[in-house]
Amino acid sequence: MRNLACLCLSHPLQTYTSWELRKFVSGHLDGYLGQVLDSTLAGENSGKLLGINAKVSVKFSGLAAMIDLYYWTTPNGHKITIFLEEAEIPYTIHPINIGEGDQFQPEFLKISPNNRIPAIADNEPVDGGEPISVFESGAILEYLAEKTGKLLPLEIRDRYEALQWLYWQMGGLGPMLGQNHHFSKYAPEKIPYAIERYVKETSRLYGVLDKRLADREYAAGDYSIADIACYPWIVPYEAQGQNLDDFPNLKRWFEAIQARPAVQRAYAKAQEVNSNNTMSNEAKKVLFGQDKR
Ligand SMILES: N[C@@H](CCC(=O)N[C@@H](CS)C(=O)NCC(=O)O)C(=O)O
Repeated sequence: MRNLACLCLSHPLQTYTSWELRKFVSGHLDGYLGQVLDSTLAGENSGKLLGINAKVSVKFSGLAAMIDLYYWTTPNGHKITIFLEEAEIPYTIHPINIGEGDQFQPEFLKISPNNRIPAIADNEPVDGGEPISVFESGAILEYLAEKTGKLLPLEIRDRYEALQWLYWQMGGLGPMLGQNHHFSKYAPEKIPYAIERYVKETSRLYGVLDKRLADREYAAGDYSIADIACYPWIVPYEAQGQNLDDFPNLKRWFEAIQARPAVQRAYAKAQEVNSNNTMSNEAKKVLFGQDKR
């Protein structure tokens, strides 16, 4: 994977994961040399380090940030960049181009056996042990919220208010709107029954969230991972056959989240990774009609 690096000391060249490199830095070098090594690792170069007779050569990107994010520019992917930007956690994006089949790479399947993005590896878990990997965007949001103490209330009643709306998104809003996208935009034949079913179900779900937002600013108490999970699925509302004017509370909530600097940074990152919003016929072949493997 991209975060592999080669570290050459007095013994033969060996391949290390970025996690092993990080352990090496903290275990063998003092802070100053750690910094030298850190900056030496910033590019595709090699150098002699002061104090120890070591030569370091780096392939790809060098040391891992705290979080490795396996990501593509889709609503489920945006959820995680939004969280990471909100919480200001250092992270590295590893693009998994799902239209080109990257999700079937054996290394990716080891951490995401359902061949879906997003997935993360936390290189600095709170127990100080080996990295922890997590797949499923709801589980990732919960994991990151718990790790950082941010965007999920601690108090039990408030916490489960937020978790209910997070899992409402995971079980309802995401899958149903995903089917809406499929039948309205991507299916090779336009099947009126399927399109109508999912456009109506989308309207119903928008209505549920709109009602919920009638007497509160966010889905559950303060802005939380419940809102972060829902927002990217509302972004393509026009393609889903919806008009936000029909859902005034939802519209107010949507505009408030859209204006958040962290949300804007997350979507700017998406543009850097992939500015092409169309789906090629090759990508459709990869994504649709997957069978058992
Ligand atoms: N329930 C999963 C759904 C993830 C999902 O459907 N990811 C899509 C992109 S939004 C994907 O990776 N598709 C690749 C494929 O279908 O092979 C989650 O929320 O993480």
